[in-house]
Amino acid sequence: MKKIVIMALILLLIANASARPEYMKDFKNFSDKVKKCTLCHVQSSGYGGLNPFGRDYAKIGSLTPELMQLDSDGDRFSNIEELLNGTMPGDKDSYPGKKAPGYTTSLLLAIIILYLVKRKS
Ligand SMILES: [Ca+2]
Repeated sequence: MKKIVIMALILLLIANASARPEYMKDFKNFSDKVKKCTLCHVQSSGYGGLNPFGRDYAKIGSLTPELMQLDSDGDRFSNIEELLNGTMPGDKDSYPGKKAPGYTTSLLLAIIILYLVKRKS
């Protein structure tokens, strides 16, 4: 159990890793906040299914005006509005004006989980 928790904490801390460069070429002019695997994938590991923006991007094939005008995740902000504001166009819980949890939040969560595990054992 302890090993699983430690591995989960490590994965939590490295979740901000960048997406693969070959998939990021179209997004090179946008903020680093969106250059993550979760730009197109559901999971931060990059594996798993595509999110709504990832599916639209895969269907259209590149950053076209059509793709930019879509609101792939249905959060009322177009994909271009989200990309320009550093929010995720495939995540309805990420939109301009709402702060996304960052590294500090992940680190704090990891410390709390570690404290709870230590307290139990
Ligand atoms: Ca969004």
